[in-house]
Amino acid sequence: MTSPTGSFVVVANRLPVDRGDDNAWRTSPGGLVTALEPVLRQHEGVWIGWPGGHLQGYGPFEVQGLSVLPIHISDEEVAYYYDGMSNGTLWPLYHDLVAKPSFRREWWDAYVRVNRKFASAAAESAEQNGVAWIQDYQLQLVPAMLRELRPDLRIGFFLHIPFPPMELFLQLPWRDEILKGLLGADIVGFQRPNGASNFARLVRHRLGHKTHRDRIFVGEREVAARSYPISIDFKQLETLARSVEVQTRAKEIRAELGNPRHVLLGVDRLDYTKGIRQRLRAFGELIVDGRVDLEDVAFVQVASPSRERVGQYQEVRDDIERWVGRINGDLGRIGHPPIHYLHSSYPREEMAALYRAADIMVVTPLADGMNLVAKEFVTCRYDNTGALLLSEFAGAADELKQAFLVNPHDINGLKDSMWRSMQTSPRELSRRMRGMRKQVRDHDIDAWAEAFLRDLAGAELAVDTDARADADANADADEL
Ligand code: GDG
Repeated sequence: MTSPTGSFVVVANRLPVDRGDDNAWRTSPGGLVTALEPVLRQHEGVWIGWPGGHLQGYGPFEVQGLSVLPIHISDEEVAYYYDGMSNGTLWPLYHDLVAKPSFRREWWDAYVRVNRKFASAAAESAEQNGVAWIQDYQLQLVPAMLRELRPDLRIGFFLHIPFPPMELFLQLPWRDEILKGLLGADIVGFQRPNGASNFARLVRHRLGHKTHRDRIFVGEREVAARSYPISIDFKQLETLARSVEVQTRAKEIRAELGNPRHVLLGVDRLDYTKGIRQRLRAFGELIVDGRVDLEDVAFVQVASPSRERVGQYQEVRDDIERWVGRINGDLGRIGHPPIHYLHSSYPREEMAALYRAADIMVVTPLADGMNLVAKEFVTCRYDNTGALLLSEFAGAADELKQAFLVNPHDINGLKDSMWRSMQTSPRELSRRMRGMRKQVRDHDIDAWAEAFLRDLAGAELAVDTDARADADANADADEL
């Protein structure tokens, strides 16, 4: 197949497909893919991305009506651009330094090189006056590189993870290059409003651009920095959750756990940002303190394997598995461990059954752009049952206000909230769940994509002179 072209091009680190043992292509798990696949199908676009190390050598292809253009990255580039700069530098830096970032010049050089590959491929794939939508922290230089090659395009960028406050971002040796890279877009989208304001403050301070509310004036161009909280395909997931197969499997899961009064559930990529240790510790202590009876509870923790070549991820796995072993060893009985720990990936049907089987969903990240798991749980609770414990530091906390909001660093607070969620009446839980379900139903993935793409289509490229005058007037008042 020759290189595909389209008027809508998505550029993301990973392709939305993977090849199973049976050699059939299928959609791969992960927040970004879950989010964008339906949007792309609807727009008949081209998806440009890295197929993953084990799938090198494929040319462009189509899978179920999806045009896919694989970008090839050498083993050294994977180690430097992906494991290194993306996941050893930017990921911890952007997540409030939950782990220590490393700053390595050879990682940065590879990041620049690989971003250029993606930008060139996008420049060749996009039709005249088309739209390119670039995704996430691995590709922050692509907007400016692409603009230089193809000034005719509308370019959008969306950051799926938090954008840090100035004090943290300034540590980055390549801070100005990243800011300039992002400013190549017409719209820079963030999960939360504070991401957008952190960015605007930085471009004022570091690059001296004038800003006015969500608008940034870059020479003759205008760039918007706004929040677009991402969501999920509510209808599709709810339909799956209602299916007979999922309901039967949910009952089976509860029975396999011994039909305890309270099933608690955690679902995460195994990542140090997700606060898995904190939640398991709080749960264990509730049993030790005698506030909760082992017979009454079971905690299921799905930790899907992630970034296993990165040292900090090997450490977090060891740490969590030590905690699971300690808690189960100290508190468990034969056939009745308090924690059921699953280090695997499961099909969507099994995830939906788990969401249906649980009474209390425990989502306790220390920092998280959005957290789709919280929205998925709510979506599956079509009978308005169940409780959601949600970290204040997840983007989802802005929207799911009826959750039991927690500070994951506060173990006593976590214990109290877990306990309280077990004591809350079904009526009160139902009231809370109704509110949260309405929020996700009314703000689903289509609404997210439509809002971003509508703004991008209407993005004014010429400078609005009134706004610039206001920005000039405000500039003196801007503190650093
Ligand atoms: C990033 C940001 C933001 C997990 N295990 C399995 C599985 N999953 C699915 C979940 C969910 C997705 O992966 C995880 O999404 P999250 O949003 O929770 O977290 P990240 O992966 O860190 O995603 C995040 C997101 O991007 C989107 O913008 O919300 O803040 O960090 O959909 O269900 N799916 C299957 N099997 C598993 O074992 N099928």
